[in-house]
Amino acid sequence: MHHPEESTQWGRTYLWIVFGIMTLGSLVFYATTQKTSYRYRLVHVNTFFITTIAAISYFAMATGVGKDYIVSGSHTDVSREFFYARYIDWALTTPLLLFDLTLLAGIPVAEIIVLILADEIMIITGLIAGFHPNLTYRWGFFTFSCIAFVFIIFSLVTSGRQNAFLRGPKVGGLYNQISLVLIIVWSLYPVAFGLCEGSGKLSADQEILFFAILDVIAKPIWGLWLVLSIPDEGHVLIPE
Ligand code: RET
Repeated sequence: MHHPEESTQWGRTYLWIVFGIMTLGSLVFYATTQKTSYRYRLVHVNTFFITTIAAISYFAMATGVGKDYIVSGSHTDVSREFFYARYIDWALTTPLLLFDLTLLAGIPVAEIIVLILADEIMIITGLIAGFHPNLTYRWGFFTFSCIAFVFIIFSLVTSGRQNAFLRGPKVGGLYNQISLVLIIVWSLYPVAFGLCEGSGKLSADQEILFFAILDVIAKPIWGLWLVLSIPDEGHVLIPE
């Protein structure tokens, strides 16, 4: 007999709160698109879509869809709540977050495409890890995901940084700060996965709270910081 590890009213409350924050973020980013010259709007529009997709994902989770119950490995007596809705959100929004950064840095399109493909590998292998019933293979998929993640970080600190500084010291300085925060915050997602889907150390409510905090920092807070501090040299029309 499986006893479920699932969220309570607390978890649901956190989900609703983040839905509200993401919706508010979308309204703010919509306003910034209207205040920005048409030719320079892409970063703002892109960030608007990031919080809008997250709001939809949180609305789905708060209303009880986009989840499954997974039995795996040594915890065969427990079926754990798994919100795969997050991964649909991330498959769309993590490339858009990277796109924000590459627009600032002025990275060539060919490199943006490679970065986005690596990002999709990271999210899809992470999703398979979350569903995998065999604990050893689950960590195998986790490892594939981490390899893609390390490649992304490597690209951001090498080519990304070089391109950003080519656009000028102001863009380079902002890129340095904002990419550092992205790397730190994103690195906590595999940690959360390890403590939840990986080892079951955190409860379903704690998992929701952990991801809630990370998502709010990674999307609206990070996005607002970026759109408010782009210097004129950082504006882009379309990357070559
Ligand atoms: C997974 C699974 C296992 C290994 C790794 C992962 C990385 C996930 C990341 C997610 C970022 C999400 C963001 C959401 C924004 O709100 C898939 C957890 C490396 C980096 C930024």
